[in-house]
Amino acid sequence: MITAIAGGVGGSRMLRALASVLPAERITAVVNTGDDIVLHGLHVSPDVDTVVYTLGGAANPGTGWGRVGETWEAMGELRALSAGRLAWFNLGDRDLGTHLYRTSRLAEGAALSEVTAEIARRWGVGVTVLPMSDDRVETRVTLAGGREIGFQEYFVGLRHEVGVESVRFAGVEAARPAPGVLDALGGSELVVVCPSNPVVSIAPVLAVPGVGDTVARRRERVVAVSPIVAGAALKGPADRLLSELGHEVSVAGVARMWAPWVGTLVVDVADADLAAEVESAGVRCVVTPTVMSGPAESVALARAVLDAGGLSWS
Ligand code: FO1
Repeated sequence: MITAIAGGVGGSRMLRALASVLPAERITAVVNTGDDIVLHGLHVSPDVDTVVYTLGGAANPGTGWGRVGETWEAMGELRALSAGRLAWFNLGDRDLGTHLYRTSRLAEGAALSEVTAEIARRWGVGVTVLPMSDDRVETRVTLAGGREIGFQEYFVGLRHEVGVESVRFAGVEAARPAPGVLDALGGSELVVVCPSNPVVSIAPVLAVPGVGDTVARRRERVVAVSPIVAGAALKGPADRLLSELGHEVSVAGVARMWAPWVGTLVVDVADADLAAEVESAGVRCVVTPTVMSGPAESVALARAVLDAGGLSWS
């Protein structure tokens, strides 16, 4: 069994690649829920949905999030009624069905992990998809200047075009890992850290009490794929966030930040010259193409990750 720690789009693509070379039943995904937002009374779990839709073949290939073949009638109506004010976060008509279902089931008393399993079953997803916690953890961003806002307000509302002073995970101290999370991380042959945003996708998962310690204990069995390639993030604000929070934006910076709990870092060929610096942080470095530009590249990366962990694949 392998367990992958994942955020949204990057995490989903890595998981899809892993599931193409290993039986899906051998894979568990522990997914960030710090991005979750309650909007119009609906509980939206963007990273969980991105993982499930991607593995279920239902994700919008253009955006990476939301549903393929989506329509936007409800949003259009909401935009017209509110003169745009309430339509800043795009919820497609098909996607709305998922949020209605999740919200109703949570109101009936089901746990987020149960509802996630139900939604994954609807899409025939063989990978076990676990939210990091059933308890509410909210990523909050303090902007330069001191105003604190929710993650989606920063990411979607302000298009992450603003300076950030700090990030916190509200509620995480009291959160418990969702059922199965610690067993999966503690008992897997390999823990894979997907190339997701270190600050707002991977860090919240590690911050759930018990998760960071469990992963650190498995350090020699932890293989991470660097989300930074040639000094930049492939997508999203990871590079800016790292820099604003005082980290070096390079694979060496990632290695130093993750050294306490990552044994091996997979870096792109563009960063081959930094391999020695990664190793001097005490992290084994594997150099291979990491950009998942298409199915062949994604499969090759998944195989390289499993090779790095000493696992055989088909
Ligand atoms: N990302 C956007 O950039 N704009 C959106 O309007 C938006 C809506 C949205 C709705 C459902 C969903 O599951 C994801 C959505 N995302 C949107 C993506 C999401 O904000 C981010 O990708 C993640 O939270 C970061 O991992």
